[in-house]
Amino acid sequence: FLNGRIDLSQAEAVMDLIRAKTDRAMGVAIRQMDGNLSRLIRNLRQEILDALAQVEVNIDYPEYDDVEEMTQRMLLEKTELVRASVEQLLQTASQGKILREGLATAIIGRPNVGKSSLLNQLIQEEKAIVTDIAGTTRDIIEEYVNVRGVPLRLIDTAGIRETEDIVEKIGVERSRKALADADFILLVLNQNEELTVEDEALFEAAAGHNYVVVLNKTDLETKLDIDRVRELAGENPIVATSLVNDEGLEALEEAIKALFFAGDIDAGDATYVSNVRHIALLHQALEALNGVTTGIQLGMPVDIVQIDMTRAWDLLGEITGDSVQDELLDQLFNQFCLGK
Ligand SMILES: Nc1nc2c(ncn2[C@@H]2O[C@H](COP(=O)(O)OP(=O)(O)OP(=O)(O)O)[C@@H](O)[C@H]2O)c(=O)[nH]1
Ligand SMILES: [Mg+2]
Repeated sequence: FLNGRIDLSQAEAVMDLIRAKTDRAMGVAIRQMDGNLSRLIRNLRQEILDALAQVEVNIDYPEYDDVEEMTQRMLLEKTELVRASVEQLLQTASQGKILREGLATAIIGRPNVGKSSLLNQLIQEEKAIVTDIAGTTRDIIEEYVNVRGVPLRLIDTAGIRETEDIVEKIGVERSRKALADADFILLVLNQNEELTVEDEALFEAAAGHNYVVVLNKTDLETKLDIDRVRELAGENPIVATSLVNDEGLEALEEAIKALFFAGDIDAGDATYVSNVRHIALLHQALEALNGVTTGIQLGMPVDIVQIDMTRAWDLLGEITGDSVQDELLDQLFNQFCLGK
């Protein structure tokens, strides 16, 4: 990067490649390393630069009487063009981010239903403590797992219930937050117990998210009203498991895969934006471009509008590292040295 052989987004892609958790994430990183994103950004910056240059020419050598109007129309057109591309890129962001960081998957449920057992089974490791004491998990436990090509960032949470225990209370708060931030939810129920109001509340909390219902403890007698669960779950898949006996995991993995690869999140040839830094810059650039459009519509002088246009150019340049502060570079490259 320092010798100008690759740009910043390509250097960042090297980091992504090292950290890639699935083949698809690797594909996205490799394409970015090849310079897919760089080329796109460079073209957009060129468009902006052309527009800015044209503005100067029009102002310095007005060929027509209506130069002001001409300039504004040209600026509007260019801005629209660039904005459409930026928006398109941003549309890939949520998927790109998932491919890179994994779906934030919250395992939620009442105490003792088997949430930590589920985490352990999925990662094939005794990572979370499992006991028959309700309220065992008090803090968030995170672990990556690749479920049939779907990258999940599993988040085991404290069982949600009303509690007076101060540590557990904090845990429950964190669970609620994890739930709110989740891309995907595994809602665990103990089918050996009747459905409680807390269980019903979980369905409400999960509404609006993608989720799979896990009916655990099928080795024990069924006391749960399955029809009611079906009603609550609606379109969301329901899978029965006996986690102590290693049963039902295949079906669960299949359900997860079907949910996310139904249309297939194929990395294909598309350019994905997956890096939060890039996503933030694109959002800011979009704002600046919107500023150009509104400025023109409000009849602001061209030199004011130019400021927003130049800002968009700068912001896009930060993605490729063309316009970037040294401190930021230090910070980014330090990430290469952070152990694994
Ligand atoms: N019979 C039976 N017991 C199970 C099953 N899955 C988990 N358990 C038991 O249920 C108890 C609670 O399991 P955990 O995985 O700790 O439950 P949890 O939901 O994480 O509980 P908290 O962390 O307290 O919220 C343990 O004793 C497990 O061995 C199952 O499929 N069948
Ligand atoms: Mg637990």
